[in-house]
Amino acid sequence: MSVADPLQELESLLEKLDTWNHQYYVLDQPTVPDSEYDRAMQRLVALETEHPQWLRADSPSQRVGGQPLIQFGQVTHDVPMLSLDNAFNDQDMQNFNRRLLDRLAQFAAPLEFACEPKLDGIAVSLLYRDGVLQRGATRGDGATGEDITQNVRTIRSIPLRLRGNGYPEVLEVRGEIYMPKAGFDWLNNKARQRGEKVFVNPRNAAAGSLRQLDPRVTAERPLEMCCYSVGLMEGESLPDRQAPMLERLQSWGFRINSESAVVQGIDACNDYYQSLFERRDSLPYDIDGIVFKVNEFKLQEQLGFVSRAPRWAIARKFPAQEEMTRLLDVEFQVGRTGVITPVARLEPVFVGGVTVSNATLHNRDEVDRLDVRIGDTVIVRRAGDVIPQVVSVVTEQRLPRFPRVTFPKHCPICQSAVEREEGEAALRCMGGLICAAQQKAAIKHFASRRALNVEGLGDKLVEQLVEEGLVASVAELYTLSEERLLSLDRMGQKSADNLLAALQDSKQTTLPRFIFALGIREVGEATALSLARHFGSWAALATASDRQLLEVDDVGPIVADHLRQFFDSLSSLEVVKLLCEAGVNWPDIECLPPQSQPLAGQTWVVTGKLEMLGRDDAKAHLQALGAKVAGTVSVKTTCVVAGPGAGSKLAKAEALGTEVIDEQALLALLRAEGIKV
Ligand code: 5U1
Repeated sequence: MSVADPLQELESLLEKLDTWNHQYYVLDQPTVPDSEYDRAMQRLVALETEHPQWLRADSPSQRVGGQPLIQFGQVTHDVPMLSLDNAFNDQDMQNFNRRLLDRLAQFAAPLEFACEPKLDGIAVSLLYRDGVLQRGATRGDGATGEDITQNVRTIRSIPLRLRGNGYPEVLEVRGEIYMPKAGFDWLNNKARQRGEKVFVNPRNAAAGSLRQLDPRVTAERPLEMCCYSVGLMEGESLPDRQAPMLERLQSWGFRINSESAVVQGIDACNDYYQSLFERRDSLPYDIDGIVFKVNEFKLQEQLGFVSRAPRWAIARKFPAQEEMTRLLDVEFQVGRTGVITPVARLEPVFVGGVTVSNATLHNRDEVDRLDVRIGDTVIVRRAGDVIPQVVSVVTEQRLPRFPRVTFPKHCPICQSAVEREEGEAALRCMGGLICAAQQKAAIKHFASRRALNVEGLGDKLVEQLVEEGLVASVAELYTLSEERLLSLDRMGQKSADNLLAALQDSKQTTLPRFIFALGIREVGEATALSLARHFGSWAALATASDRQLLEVDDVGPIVADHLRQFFDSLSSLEVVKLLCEAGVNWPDIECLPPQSQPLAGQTWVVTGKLEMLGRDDAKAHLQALGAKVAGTVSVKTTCVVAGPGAGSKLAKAEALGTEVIDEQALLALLRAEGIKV
């Protein structure tokens, strides 16, 4: 577009960027590629630099953060910011309903409730005058908060100027600033790479980001805001109920929660709670409960408040995902590749819906970061299927006699030396396959469903086979006889026959499965498939030069180095030889150059729960077929695989008209491409 009048061009850019921002950050519906957005923004900045007199405070270029403050100012909330009473079970909800009905004596019918996820973030207030953002403040104690205007201006889902029309002259909007889970992971990964302190959870990360005196730091943090109520208001009226009021806020440019719903009666509130509780882990942000509000404002007014909480609302809390307990001891587990993982033995504690008595401490760096001592009171987090973790230590409760964690100099299983390789966080047992722990882990991996899939060879049996000295390497599995198996405790004739038949069946495999089953460091399923497709045969792979290895899509210098070590190791090659002699075989496969991989050049997104495959496997298979797998849906997305519980990514895909398939369709596609699933 060529525009003769630069002022006209600037206004048109402001309008365009504001609309695109709103579509992207508020509605989750991007309409233009990032490159086009970036070009428009660069042009706007150029025009504003050339004509500083046209620079507006609400220009999208002004979100990068102003000058650092010495301290935050104080803000008095003209309308106090309330807190909520809590409910923890169905009975508390029934009591809440009873209290409401008693006060609203004329009511016989079920009450109408607005149900909203309770975001685990920081409550804030935003004040607009004539549609322009004037001030952002924290809740503080409800009466007085801190002025965080500079920081909230950097958050892209907060409009600097209201959209549309009909908004009140003075409008105070309240809601929660939070950090989505993906943003939290990104921020912590970045901090880890730089050797900086990581945040314990998304809430702390959001709070820490808002508390920055330098708004340029806040501007770098992936924060979002979701609105749920109006405080001060002058000049216009709002709809008469909560749900349409939220829609009105959305029309003025605010983000509202897409999971909100209106239901009739308290039983329906409990159903809503249950359904969101089950989907909690698949939501892209942390929630710690559900807020139920009497929907009609007239009834809210009638019900009024007690002390600092409204009678017309309640927060039903989810079971906590973090709890305090005591660290009883630290033990060390040895994994398949010899990595030694410190594991916290804990006083059992109920957290995230289960009793937890062990939690990972990851590695030495993590133990140092936590500075944890045996006997310490620690905070344990268990969210969804994630392994429980020790996230922090309550140092105030530490006694001087609590000892530090000492790392072993020798492997706790085989007594071999323990080393820390350069650039690695992990300690490693150097015993290799003489270490019983590594033997067990290697055999479990070899026999697992996605490797050689030896049915009936579960973890317990592998441990028994190794401990009884019947098997020490994967090749020895094929030397097992009926007689030796029957010598094992609790092994009956039928189980022994079944296991021998399963071992026989497992010999007929595929090249990718065989490569994966060997457990070469950093060679996961996707890399194994890429290697197999690239080289086509074991012989070609085993004799490949470093340069040839690096030509494979998934292979960088580290993976190439591990492959080289494997092929240079006589004992590894001996295991392969013995496996082949035992009859393990596979057909060679056709080599495919990367550009002719079936999904080459495509970008896929996997979201929601995949019952059969799991999301990680689905991603690995898609990558093996040449697809790029992204974390967010954009105009570049080719296809979205959506399982139950898919939320905003599915909504975004539907809004963009992106192809969406379910798990069954993905399984059919993978099978058609020759992948055994
Ligand atoms: N979704 C939602 N969260 N939340 C928190 N609504 C909501 N309402 C709140 C709070 C503290 O307070 C009301 C009293 C406005």
